[in-house]
Amino acid sequence: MKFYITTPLYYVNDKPHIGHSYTTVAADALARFRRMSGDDVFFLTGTDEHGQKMLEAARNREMLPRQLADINSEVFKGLWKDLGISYDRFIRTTEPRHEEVVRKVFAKLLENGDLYRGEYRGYYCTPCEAYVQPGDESECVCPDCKRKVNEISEPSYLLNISRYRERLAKHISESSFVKPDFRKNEVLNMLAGMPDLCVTRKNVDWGIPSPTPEGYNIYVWIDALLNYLSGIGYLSDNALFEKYWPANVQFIGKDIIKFHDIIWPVILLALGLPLPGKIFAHGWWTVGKDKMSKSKGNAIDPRSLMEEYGRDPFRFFLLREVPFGLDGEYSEESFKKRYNSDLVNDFGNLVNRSLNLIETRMGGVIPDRSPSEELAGLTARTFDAYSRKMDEVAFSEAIEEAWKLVVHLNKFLDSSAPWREECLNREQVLYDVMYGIRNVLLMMSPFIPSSVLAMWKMLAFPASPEEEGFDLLKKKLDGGIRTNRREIIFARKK
Ligand code: ME8
Repeated sequence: MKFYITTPLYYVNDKPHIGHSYTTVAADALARFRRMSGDDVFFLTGTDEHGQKMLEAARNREMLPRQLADINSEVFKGLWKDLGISYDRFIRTTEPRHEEVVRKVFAKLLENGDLYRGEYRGYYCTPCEAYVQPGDESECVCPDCKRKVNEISEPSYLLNISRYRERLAKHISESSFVKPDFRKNEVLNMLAGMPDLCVTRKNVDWGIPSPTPEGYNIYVWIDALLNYLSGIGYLSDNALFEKYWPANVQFIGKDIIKFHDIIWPVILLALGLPLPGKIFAHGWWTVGKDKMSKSKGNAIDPRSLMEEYGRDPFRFFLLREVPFGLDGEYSEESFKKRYNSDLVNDFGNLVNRSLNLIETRMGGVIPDRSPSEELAGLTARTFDAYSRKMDEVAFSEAIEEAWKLVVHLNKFLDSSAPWREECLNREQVLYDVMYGIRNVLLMMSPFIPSSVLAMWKMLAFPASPEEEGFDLLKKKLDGGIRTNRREIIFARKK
């Protein structure tokens, strides 16, 4: 099966923080899981480079917006490389081929009467790049981010949301388009009160010109959303587009639900395209009670954590610590605790002591047996539960399922004590443990791919978890292999 997955396109007015890494790591874990399940995956990410916020950020740095975009899109790319993100395409909204699609779509919507000429009088929140109506006019702050809004009054083109309101409401009610489920009512209420949307900016000089005579630029959100189409060849590479559209899952943070659950499907309905399977909105990382964000000055740099702990512990923490969909409070203590208890004590220790036993008791060769019925059964049940959780995008629960096997194997080692002379079935015990470890490694590979690969090589299992995929779970481990030098993959942190 094909599987098309996307992240939001991040603004390049500043550098990435933990929040941006979160969405991208989540999408990467799911993409890797689907590939190991045998799917043909297309994973799209990239950067959102136009708009007023970018223009102002560039001005503040005495740069041209394009220069700032060039610099920061490279920063995002570099971080994704260091985090092991396996995207298939990184799209920048300043690419001419994207710009062309945006202009063509705008023209088509205009032609079909989905856009009409009008005027906007109201407020605009530049940090959110959003038209907003502050509740309390005397305050003049954005109802979402609580920052100061600007009053604007300008002629504009508007997207006729009213035209699709009922169809979309029906679809949202009857499908799993809005995820998690607990967001459905909130989105339906939002849709019911959503006015038609301005899709041009008159005085923002950094954007894609609209194909109309007035010289407006296209509103940055319309430009950005269309990346999900242009990134897989809409209006340019039909075969690619037909193969992957519609997206199976689109990951977003809960801050951009309105754009993805309402405006985006309205555009798609207007274009006559099928809607994505799921838009999954995850929660926020907070510091104390505040959303982590650059402009609040409370952002944690992923680099510092990666330098201290390594890339995989960072990936693991993000997806294990907080149920996907809910908010989570970040603290270095919780990071360290999670690292020491799960990765060092449970998982790393299991691999380390088992390999040590193979070295000292088996002359470094994994015995060749067949897995005990009990363990083979437990593996099959664990994988079943794990994949169900992965299908539900419940990452932390999927890891918990795999962990049941880790915990079982540690207990099994303790109770059968193959280091004792009296242990009569040492070969079977150690074979079983190795078989169990192989299966845990397969399930953990989407989350911590490089550590798993290092362990896989150390144990001299053939090929790699990603080459083998989950089909390997159905097969026995062929023993008789000589293991490699033991190394500590997760060292305890004080
Ligand atoms: O909104 N916790 O870009 P953006 C969790 N360009 N996730 C967070 C987060 C936090 N504290 N902070 C940011 C935009 N994120 C638009 C998107 S898409 C066509 C255009 C993540 O740079 C989360 O995924 O502000 C959120 O939705 C995204 O970064 C916003 O990134």
